[in-house]
Amino acid sequence: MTEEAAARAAELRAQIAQHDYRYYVLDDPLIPDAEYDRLMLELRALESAHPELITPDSPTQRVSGTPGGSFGEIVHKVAMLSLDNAFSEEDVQAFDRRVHERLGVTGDLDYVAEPKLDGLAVTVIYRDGLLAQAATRGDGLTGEDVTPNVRTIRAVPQRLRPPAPPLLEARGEIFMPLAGFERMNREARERGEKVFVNPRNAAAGSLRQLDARITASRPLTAFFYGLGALEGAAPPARQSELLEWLRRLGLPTSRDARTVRGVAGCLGYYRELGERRSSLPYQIDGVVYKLDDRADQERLGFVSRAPRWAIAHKFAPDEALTVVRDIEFQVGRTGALTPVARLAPVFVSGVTVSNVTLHNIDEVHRKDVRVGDTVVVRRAGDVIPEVVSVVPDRRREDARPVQLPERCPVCGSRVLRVEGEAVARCTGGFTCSAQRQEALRHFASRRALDIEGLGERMIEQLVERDQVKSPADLYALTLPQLAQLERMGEKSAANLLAAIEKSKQTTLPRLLYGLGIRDVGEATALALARHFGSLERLMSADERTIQQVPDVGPVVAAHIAAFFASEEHLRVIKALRDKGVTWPDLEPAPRSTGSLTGRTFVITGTLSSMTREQAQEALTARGAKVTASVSKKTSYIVAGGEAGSKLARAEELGVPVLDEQQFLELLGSDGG
Ligand code: JCF
Repeated sequence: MTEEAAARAAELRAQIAQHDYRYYVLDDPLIPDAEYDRLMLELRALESAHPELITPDSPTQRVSGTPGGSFGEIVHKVAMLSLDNAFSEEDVQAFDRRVHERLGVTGDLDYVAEPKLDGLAVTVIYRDGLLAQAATRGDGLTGEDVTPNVRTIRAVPQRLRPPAPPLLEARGEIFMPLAGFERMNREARERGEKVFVNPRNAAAGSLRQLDARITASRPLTAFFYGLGALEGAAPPARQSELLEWLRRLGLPTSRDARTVRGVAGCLGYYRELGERRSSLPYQIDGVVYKLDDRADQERLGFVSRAPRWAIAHKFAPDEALTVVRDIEFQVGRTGALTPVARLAPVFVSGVTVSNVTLHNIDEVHRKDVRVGDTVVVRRAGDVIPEVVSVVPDRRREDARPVQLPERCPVCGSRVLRVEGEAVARCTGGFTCSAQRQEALRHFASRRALDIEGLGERMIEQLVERDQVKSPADLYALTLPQLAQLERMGEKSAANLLAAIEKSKQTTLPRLLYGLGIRDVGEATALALARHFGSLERLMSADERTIQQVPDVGPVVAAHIAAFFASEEHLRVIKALRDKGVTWPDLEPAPRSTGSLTGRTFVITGTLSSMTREQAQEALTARGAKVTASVSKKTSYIVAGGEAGSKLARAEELGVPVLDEQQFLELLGSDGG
């Protein structure tokens, strides 16, 4: 048994290493991520059943548990060089001239050109093919021991592909691809945490963590480009061959590295990469040219910390200073207010930037951006331009902190911000032109006023032509108007008109739901309708009274009160009535003696017409109790799609099962 397990573990490790190689080195994965995850899971399970099978190079051992107290030091066997910079074509020409003079040669020389990644330089030592140590550059002579951290990076193989020399030190760059960087920052922003200013800082901050588990959770990757110490193998004669060799050993190198001829080749590469810069999946700050012939490299040697045989040709900086002319709030389709800085136009990494989102009011306050401030603006690669920071000593004395407006800049409705949420929203709904289309789509939807044939496209056209501003305007539409819409024949126009006419006979819960009051879903609409019985009674209730409705908390009550406090909304409701839309009053339900009082429900699986919370609200609004687990006392179990063990348990106990249709009928049968 153990022998079998050992064989399987070895096989899994080999497969995983092969997939890492396909993914990181060849950039040509063979299997989907889910299948890779499955292999890892199987290996983990095997190893936890047979701990004696764990090997140090197992992919499960990338993350070691306990954080150390500080980073140790590693003395580099071969100095880790940095690069001199060239900022212009002339600088590159001068570099090439110096190389020619020192070597005493004429004619074009071959160079290897590659992107210069904006990350953190590391050296990784393999002994007998096994990852043994990893270190940062430090001062070039001594670096920090980041072995546990580098081990967590999947692009860095735990074991080299044979034949590997007894000792090989590979040099490269650890970096964070832009997609991962943006995702990480988005998540940090949502949690209200600090964000990294750029991928470089994010990579450095992620790698230099005393707890390698944090490093493991960060989307880091690596490219290798150089050689440190080497024993037991002849070093390749050319830089281009070195890159090939590293790849064969399983170390990822840049796919964009090219051998080019002479200065002209270098500059051609520079221009080509410059054009592609903003579409690369990672941030680069220039290109590196290296003399291809390694014997020539050796002849040239280095000065202070930089080789004479290589140079970094930098791109124009991707940061610039400008002035914030204004800070405005834009209103999105869901009413979300987004602060936007209007800037004096500034040229950054190839484009003119004059508007930059500040995401939300917390972000504005965190960066403390004010109108009139001088700010650092950055545009890195494909990253959307951003305000990095304010230049504090250029602030005018009278600059005031930005405040969230109390009224929507588009429609003047109240702006509401829920405690603990980053987003502030306009409460205007369809009275706000920014939200109109979305609000009308909701009004017409099946579970609201149910206007068949009034789809997204139709609404878009009606709103664009300014024929419909509020739901009430729908009831003034004429046959010729409808027939003029795109994709609309005489016949379907007539059908749509009939559907609009038919929707006039509606119910209070449908109307309440259709008004699109924030957080008022179907179930809440139903509870409100049953509690108040008429729209008038709800409209004249204050927040405290509204909170007495089962499952309506202070937040929802505030949204409802804000909605009916709007003059615009009152006008629309009156207009709906005037156009003949009717909804009969309901018998107000005496509290807690609903039609389902005394019954206990369990909800399981997914319902297609409402969320579980809504289903729960609908039940409690009728006096029922909703519990999490099935027992003999359960009156009914409501089983949605993919219901699992709870359904099985209910069947075992003989508890009656309601499918979604039956559940809706039960809810509907008492006047809802
Ligand atoms: O991508 C880089 N940041 C990068 C750095 C690429 C290289 O080829 C380098 C480097 C630093 C030193 N080569 C050397 C020698």
